[in-house]
Amino acid sequence: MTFRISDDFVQSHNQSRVADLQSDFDALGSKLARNGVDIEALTLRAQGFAVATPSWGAGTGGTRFARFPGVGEPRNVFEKLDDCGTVNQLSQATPTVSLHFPWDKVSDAKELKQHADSWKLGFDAVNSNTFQNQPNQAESYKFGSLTNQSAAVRDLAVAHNIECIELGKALGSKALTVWVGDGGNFPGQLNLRGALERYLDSLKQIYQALPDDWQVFLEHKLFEPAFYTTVIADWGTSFACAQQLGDKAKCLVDLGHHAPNTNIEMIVARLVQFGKLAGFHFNDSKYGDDDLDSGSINPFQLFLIFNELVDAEIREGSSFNPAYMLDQSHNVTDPIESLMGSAIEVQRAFVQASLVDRDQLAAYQASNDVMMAARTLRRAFQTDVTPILDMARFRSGGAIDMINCYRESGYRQQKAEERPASKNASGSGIV
Ligand code: AFD
Ligand code: MN
Ligand code: MN
Repeated sequence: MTFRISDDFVQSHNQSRVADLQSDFDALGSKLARNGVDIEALTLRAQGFAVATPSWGAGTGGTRFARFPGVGEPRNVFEKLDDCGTVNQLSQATPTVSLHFPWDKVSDAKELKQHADSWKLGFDAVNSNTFQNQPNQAESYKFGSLTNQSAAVRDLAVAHNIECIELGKALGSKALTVWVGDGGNFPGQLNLRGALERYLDSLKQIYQALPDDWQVFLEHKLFEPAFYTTVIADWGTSFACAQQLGDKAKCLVDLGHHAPNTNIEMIVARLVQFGKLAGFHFNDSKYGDDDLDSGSINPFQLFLIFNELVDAEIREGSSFNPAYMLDQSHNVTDPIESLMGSAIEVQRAFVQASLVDRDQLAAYQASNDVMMAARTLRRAFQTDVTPILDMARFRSGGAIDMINCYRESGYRQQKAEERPASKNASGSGIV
């Protein structure tokens, strides 16, 4: 038996904190009530919020220069699920996991599914990986995968994506996320149009293999590892490809995949308007694809994105259901702590955006009262909704003080003993 934090431990940890939480919650409740906001309804809404954890985020990531493994890191997908299950146990906000193949490939999908069930975890979109060669691979992705000049390489990359769909089907996933690092490092290396034609050709074959109730998420990224031109570099290219492919193809927005200062909330609004928003890889960044914890650098941007999402929910109704996933990588923090923290910061933005007085905002917009419109958004953003988040977690059975609960449980120390470093550890952290 491997160590799990007991629910009793979580509840006893909560005991000494619940009275303070209740008084903070009551104080916020009366403040919100003055503005006609029902804190109970908002807390229920927070309890319904969910974001998927990335299996690869359970390990310590590398930098471009080195990787410094942490103690007790998961060595295979079962151990990654244990860590993701722990994140959900304490945060009560991450009931699904997004897998990455072939890193997470197993021969017995049933066994993996049972393991996930034991944690009450489901599976979100599965990710393919054609940005690195697998051991003994017949062809090389050095010069691209789905867009390679060689048909044999493209066939291999297409076959891998179709295999990911098969693996995902056995686990109950409903979407495939495709990110390719394909592109060129020097002018002249690639015929820019030719590369995109080959991409579309390959994607059409993958699209054909999608079951009726599946979707394919196209993930764009400005640069890296291709530094001069990336084939799917921006949301415009992603959108055009999704249009060409059909209804089951949509665009995935990773917050770190844009040029600095890009107005991501506007991209979100555009994709929503044209029915092509697949969902998100949430993270934060200062310069590039930094994969820092959500909300750690620019929480206002995260709030503004959720402001668009709440607006979309009101306009589109229950058919609006984008996939929320974290995509982050940790070099200097404990991955479990970072994942819990990110999940709650995304949930915070969701709750804050739910606080925006939309009638008032629309009226200020209609009368061109710019100052008051801006203040309407800022008032919601500046409301400290921590008691709502803590109460939502507490009522769902999670930990009021997640990080201290996790630390005091001794989970990582237990894992350090259970999981001596293995040379055969399945990959992660190259993201
Ligand atoms: C890559 C990309 C992208 C992708 C992730 C997992 O930057 O964020 O989602 O790895 O495939 O590094
Ligand atoms: Mn991503
Ligand atoms: Mn990335």
